[in-house]
Amino acid sequence: MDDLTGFLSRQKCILEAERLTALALEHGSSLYALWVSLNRFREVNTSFGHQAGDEVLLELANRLKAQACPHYRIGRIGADEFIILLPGATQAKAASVAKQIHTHLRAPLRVGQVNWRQTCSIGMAKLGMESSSSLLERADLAMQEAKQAGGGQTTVIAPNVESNNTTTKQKRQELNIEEKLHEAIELNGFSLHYQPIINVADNSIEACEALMRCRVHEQLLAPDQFIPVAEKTGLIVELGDWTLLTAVHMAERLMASGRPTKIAVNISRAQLTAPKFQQTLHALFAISSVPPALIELELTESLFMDSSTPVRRNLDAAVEAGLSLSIDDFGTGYSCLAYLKDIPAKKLKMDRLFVSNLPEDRKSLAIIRAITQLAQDLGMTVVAEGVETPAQRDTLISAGVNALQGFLFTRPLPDTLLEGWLNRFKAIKV
Ligand code: G
Ligand code: G
Ligand code: MN
Repeated sequence: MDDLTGFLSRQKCILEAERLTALALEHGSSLYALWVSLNRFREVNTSFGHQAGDEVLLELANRLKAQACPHYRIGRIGADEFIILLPGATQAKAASVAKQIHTHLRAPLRVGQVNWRQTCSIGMAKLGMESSSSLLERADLAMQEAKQAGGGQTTVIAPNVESNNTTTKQKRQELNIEEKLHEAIELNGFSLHYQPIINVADNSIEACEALMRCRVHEQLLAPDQFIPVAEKTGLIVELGDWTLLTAVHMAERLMASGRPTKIAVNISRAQLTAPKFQQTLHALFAISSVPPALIELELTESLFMDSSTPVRRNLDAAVEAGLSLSIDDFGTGYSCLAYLKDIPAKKLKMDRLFVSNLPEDRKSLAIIRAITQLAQDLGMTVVAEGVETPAQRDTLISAGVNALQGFLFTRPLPDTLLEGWLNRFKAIKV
């Protein structure tokens, strides 16, 4: 919408802030910025339509303008975000303008047949000599803090707080990783490594867990860095499809070489809530000779506890299609156990947190024993993750755990080394 007349454009806002900053520094005068962000404005658009949204926005913008003295500069920095620059204002004055804005925006508005009351979050920043980040950056940061604190309020940022605080730093880092993920997608920078899981009853290979690796321009990104960003940005759905396909190819290869082995694939929430999840699974096995029983999906506890229909329906559909499910990182999520009663998982992977201090840590051992007993009574098998020493292995075996995974056996292996390792393992087994 461009007809919000009398407002500076985003670009002009930035230039104007720079100009006023230079002036204030030159004259030793004060300069405040208010960053006003409308709360839940998207809902106005989605519930009432964009035309109504535009009308509401115009009305709110006019109310905003009415709160500003003639020598203040007011601009629209985003679709539903505004900037007010207050040269020469005292802190009390800037705070009172912010208060007025809250009050006036909140007055009822008629949208179609309903009354709407618009709340907003305001970030307030004062120009400070000691600050190297720009006034607008700091006002934005303060606004985000106001939003996080629940909205409908003003957060004032101290002059010496830099916008390179953790929130901003983290955001920048995430953007950087997001960019690298896009590059890696273009450059085929992803690969899967495989970590075997060993069944203790007969020393056979229970499964191999597929773990994603990402390399961009010779730089290796750690999964705990890029997976969360892929999840946040939704890229995980595309990457997850690729992982499933690649895992199926690996299972095909192992079958062809005469040692059918189950491949376990980690699945994120976004994949399970994507409408096309069932279609993806269907397509996967339609083109492959791999029986679905050779693919296992690893999901964290919170997904099993999610009773919302798409998640539950997709889990049931996966089981229906013949795949098996396991609970990943068990014990680190929620301590609620009720959900275990009726979930379609047949395997529980105990988080390495409980394993790392064995054998000395008697409390961890008590938890491991209890979990193992509980899972087995519920008809599940138990895998212990993160087994690094022979003493841990022996303790876990005597605690009744069914299978083991960890650096003691091997680190996750590139696909080129997996078959060789499996063959050697078979040889040792005798
Ligand atoms: O491999 P480690 O290599 O560092 O993996 C770290 C985390 O990343 C683990 O919690 C694992 O579940 C997750 N992870 C690894 N590969 C995948 C993947 O293909 N998909 C999803 N969703 N998570 C993965
Ligand atoms: O969350 P998930 O279980 O999917 O994560 C598997 C992660 O555990 C991978 O990052 C893998 O590299 C790591 N891992 C596997 N075995 C060990 C181990 O013995 N010790 C440690 N510290 N990490 C391990
Ligand atoms: Mn896992």
